[in-house]
Amino acid sequence: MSKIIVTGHRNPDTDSITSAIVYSYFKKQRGIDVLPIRLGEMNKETEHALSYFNVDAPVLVDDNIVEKAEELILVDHNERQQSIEHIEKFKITEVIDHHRIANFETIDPLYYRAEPVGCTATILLKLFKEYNVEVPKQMAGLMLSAIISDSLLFKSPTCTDEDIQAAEELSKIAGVDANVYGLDMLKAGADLTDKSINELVTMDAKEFEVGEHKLEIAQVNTVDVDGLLEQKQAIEERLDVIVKDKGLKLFLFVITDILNNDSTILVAGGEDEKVERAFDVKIENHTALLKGVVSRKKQIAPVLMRQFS
Ligand SMILES: [Mn+2]
Repeated sequence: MSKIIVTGHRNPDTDSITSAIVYSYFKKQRGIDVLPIRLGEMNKETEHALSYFNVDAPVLVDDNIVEKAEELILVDHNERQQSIEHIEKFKITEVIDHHRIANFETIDPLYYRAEPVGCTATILLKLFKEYNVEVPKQMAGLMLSAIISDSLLFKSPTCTDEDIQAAEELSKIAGVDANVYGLDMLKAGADLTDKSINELVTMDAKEFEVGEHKLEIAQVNTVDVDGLLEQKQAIEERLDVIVKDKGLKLFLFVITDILNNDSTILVAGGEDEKVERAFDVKIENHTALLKGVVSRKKQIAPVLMRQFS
């Protein structure tokens, strides 16, 4: 088995899963054998993308993999609390990411590629070009899927011109219409009907450290916000338990309407006032509508962290 593993973040999204696969493919073309892994279950959006382009999922991390691996490549994240358990055991040789840099340090020098674009896949496409590696149809399809996912079909404020340009190129190679394929893929991911309450609030949750405080922000995409809010009470009860168990200062559950590009938030942890100030909204019954807000990375996490720091 390969001694080098490449992984995206916990509670993996489409960019984390596909970037692990695509970067492994890229490394293989460059003569280096690496094993793509994932740190958790895949969501339906990602499953849709992998089955559409007929690509196998990365293997789920297990003790055997962790024991045998020596080197680690991180894609789509760098913060240690979002990464593999016992990250200190590995020699991190590379990071390809498009997030803020926090809680990250290494003993040895490494290749670190960070760009403030909307998606890791946009950086990966550049690497293919820089090293003259041809992009096959399947890999193009995966990278396109990641860009559509991270940018919510190019509507998120995180989406840059470079992401749009990359998606145009990739959709030609992949042989799909980005808008048609993209909406189908987002809808597949927005189907939450078979999710338990606990799955809903953990499937795309990320933890952030601000000073001594821990904040958690979970996000789900849907086309039916009201349907989801029918379970509001049960969701809030679950959030309260998580807040207590993990000693969180705040848990923000973000329900993003992918058709209207708004988000409804549920606030747990008793810091409603700070959240009101952060977003300049009135919170009633622990909930508020954030108009035009769809990006955790750009519109939610930084404003909250400023408020709690
Ligand atoms: Mn990403």
